[in-house]
Amino acid sequence: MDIKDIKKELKKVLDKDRYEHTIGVAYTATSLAMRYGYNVNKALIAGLLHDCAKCVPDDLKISECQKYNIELSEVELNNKALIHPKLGMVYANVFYGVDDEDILNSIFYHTTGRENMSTLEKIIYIADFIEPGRCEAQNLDIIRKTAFADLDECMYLISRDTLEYLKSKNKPIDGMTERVYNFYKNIHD
Ligand code: DGI
Ligand code: FE
Ligand code: FE
Ligand code: FE
Repeated sequence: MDIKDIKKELKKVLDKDRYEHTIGVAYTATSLAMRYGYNVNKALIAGLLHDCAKCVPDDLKISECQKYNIELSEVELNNKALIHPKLGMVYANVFYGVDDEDILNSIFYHTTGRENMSTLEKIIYIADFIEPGRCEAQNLDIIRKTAFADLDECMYLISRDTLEYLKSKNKPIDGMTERVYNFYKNIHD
């Protein structure tokens, strides 16, 4: 699918706020791609599609995962916000015709991150957090500045704040979220 058709489809399947956020992530991701010498078109596609499964109703999300043989952990079943990256990766492939592994992985890991991420995976994870429409997180100024100076340092800051936020809200932590923090903390030290 070309960019125009992807946008047209997303406008149909996302609500207005999610579509706005998506455009914000897409253009933030392309800016980071320019900064770090990454393929701008791939960053654009990944940014556009990262939340493509976000607006699927929760019960349908679970049956869709069964349909596409996506295994869900206990934490994921209890925290439905963790499901859309996995389903989104499959939708990107099946409905939008994406077969680039790096793009698919950047969608799959955009919520938790993972250890040793690729440049595109970091770009999408970070763009999701810093796009201009975001305003709720603490430390956004310094995190936005760091995004354009050092991707690994920025991964450390975002994973640290995310973990802190989840703990303050008493939310169950996905094992991956914890591992990402430890990984980027060690790089940072
Ligand atoms: O889809 P977006 O809202 O754009 O952003 P996202 O895909 O990064 O999802 C963010 C949500 O995911 C946020 O509410 C925190 C939550 N989250 C991230 N890691 C974990 C988590 N929730 C739980 N319960 N456990 C985690 O480890
Ligand atoms: Fe998301
Ligand atoms: Fe995120
Ligand atoms: Fe997002």
